[in-house]
Amino acid sequence: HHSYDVIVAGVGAMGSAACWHLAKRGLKVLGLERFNLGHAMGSSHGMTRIIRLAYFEGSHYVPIVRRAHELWEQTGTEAGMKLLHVTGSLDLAPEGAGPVESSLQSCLDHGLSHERLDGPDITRRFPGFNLPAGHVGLWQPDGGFVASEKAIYAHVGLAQSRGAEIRTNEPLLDWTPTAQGGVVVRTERGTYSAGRLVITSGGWIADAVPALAKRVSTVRQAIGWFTTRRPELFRPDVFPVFILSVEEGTFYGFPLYEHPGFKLGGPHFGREPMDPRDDDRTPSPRQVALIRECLARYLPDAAGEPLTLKGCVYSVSPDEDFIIDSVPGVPQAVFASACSGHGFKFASAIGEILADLSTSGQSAFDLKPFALDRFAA
Ligand code: PYC
Repeated sequence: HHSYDVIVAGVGAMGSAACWHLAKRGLKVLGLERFNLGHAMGSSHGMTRIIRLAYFEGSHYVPIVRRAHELWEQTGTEAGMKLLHVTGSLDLAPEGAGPVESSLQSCLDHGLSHERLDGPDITRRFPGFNLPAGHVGLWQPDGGFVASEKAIYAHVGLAQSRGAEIRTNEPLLDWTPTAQGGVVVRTERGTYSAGRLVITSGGWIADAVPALAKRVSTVRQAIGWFTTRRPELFRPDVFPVFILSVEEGTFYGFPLYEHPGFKLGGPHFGREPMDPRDDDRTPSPRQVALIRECLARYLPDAAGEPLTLKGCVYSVSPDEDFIIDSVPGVPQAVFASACSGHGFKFASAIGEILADLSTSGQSAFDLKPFALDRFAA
């Protein structure tokens, strides 16, 4: 059977970036994807993803997201596609509540430019919002969004231009380590061998990495695009990406981009279990109702009829930090998973990290917070 330096299992956001960074280094790469490229069954579709440098989930993410920001720009230029759109980012929450304060702390820790906004500041600068009294904001000017399917196409196109083979509609059946320190991978269409394996199969990762089965849960999320009454308020030159914490939950939105509707998703911490092997991606009616309620109350000029509704999958770890590691006992197989609904923005950098781990066993970043053994009793 055919043999490669590295096989990448799962060619979504993370896997496509890994294919590119590996192929760029002159390695012979095979990327295997279960569905079509840019499919809507996993966690990498929906046109846009937020990128925030101010990071309420923890300051330790900032060095990696800075590198990701740089790579989105660079990779877009190399591919001749605009992947990164800088609009500024806003965290919005009741004063004194967690996310604004912890995003602010991450800015202070890493010298990121930022502004703390009070309610009247927010309304003056972004009249699309109608926030409850007492809500405050943290503005970070470098945030924005990444064009999500385009990011996959860009990474794959670049990887192919350096000789990578990408095979789609080819689900992995299993893989085994070999006595020589490599791997053999079986799919529904063939058997392949390689020196290294990179596993980036998102909601399906526990099938390939059984050690994750007890750690990673998969949940359904809803996103929608809604008719806007005043599109001029929501154009990307005047309106930012945002994360909004309100009594209904935590929601996230984007300026208008390509689609005529206003995109809102959430509730980010809502946890409706789903099995990705069940093909139904209908968004949950409860989540759609919450999204519409959020629009009606807090973004009334964007609260029209739904134009497009979609579901997607989050793979969630117990502490909502990523898991990036090698497979226990198999150093030639590395994986990145359980990005817990906040990973896409990092994909450009995680692709590079996975390439580093699978070629040198090391990364320039501190990956201890993402080690699998942090969950050991
Ligand atoms: O990480 O910014 C984020 C995000 C927004 C919605 C889901 N995750």
